[in-house]
Amino acid sequence: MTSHVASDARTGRKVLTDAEVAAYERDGFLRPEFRLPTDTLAELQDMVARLIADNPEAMDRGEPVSSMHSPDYSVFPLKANPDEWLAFAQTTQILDLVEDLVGPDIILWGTHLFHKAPKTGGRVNWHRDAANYPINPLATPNVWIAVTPSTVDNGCVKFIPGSHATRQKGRHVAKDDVDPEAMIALTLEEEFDESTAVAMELEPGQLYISDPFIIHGSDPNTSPQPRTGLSLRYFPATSVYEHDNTPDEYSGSSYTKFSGRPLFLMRGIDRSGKNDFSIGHATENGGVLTAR
Ligand SMILES: O=C(O)CCC(=O)C(=O)O
Repeated sequence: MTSHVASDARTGRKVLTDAEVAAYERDGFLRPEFRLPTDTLAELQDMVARLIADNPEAMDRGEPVSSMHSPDYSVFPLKANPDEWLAFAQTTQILDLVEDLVGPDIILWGTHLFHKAPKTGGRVNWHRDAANYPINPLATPNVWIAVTPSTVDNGCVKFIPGSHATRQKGRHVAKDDVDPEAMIALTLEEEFDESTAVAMELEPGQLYISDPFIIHGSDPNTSPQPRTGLSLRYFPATSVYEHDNTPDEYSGSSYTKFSGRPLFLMRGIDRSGKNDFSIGHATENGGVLTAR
């Protein structure tokens, strides 16, 4: 039997304080004190600059760019070096931070670059990420790292605090007709009080973590500056990514494709014993990385 083990030790390191973990659980999102070290940020900015330069057509689509760590699985053709994106997603302090929230067994299942070009970068309609994620039980903190400044003027992300608490996925509909320029057209059909929204302004190297059930979105970029952030999507290996349970509604969309998606065990053990690290990989254990 194949053992899915990247490493077998809880590191015991902590990046988040107990108060930050409590705030994340209460609000459904968190901007921690932690920020990327200067050299790590410079490395990320260089990777992003090359990705943007190498993929003018993908960037022109005005959508999030997906799966830089696994470009063969991207929803549209993408020139990217998967090794450097995977290595970045395995940055020790980022995994330590995720470990503080979900424990030491960590799988990467998605990466997205949300690049809003100056003046033209579109809106991300209100949504809950959880909508149709095939992860069971559903837990998947999203780590969104600011590559450029992220401000109200250039369309930073906004959250409805506490809206994750219902653990409802919500009903989402495509609203292309309403806002053809939207970066994500799917919109949550649900009543909530937009006046309670909190704007997540970030300096480069700062990050937020968000719960999959939190209601969030962002406005168009009306500024002359770009607004770019990298989303790293992890889930605890106590949960299972159900490749055969991917909803038609989403799996065909250009933004997100769920079936056939390769998983990468970044740290720890596949506690569930049910995650498949061969799908999307050349070998049976292809998605099991050496631990960091
Ligand atoms: O970058 C944005 O504006 C939206 C980000 C988002 O919706 C996400 O990371 O799930």
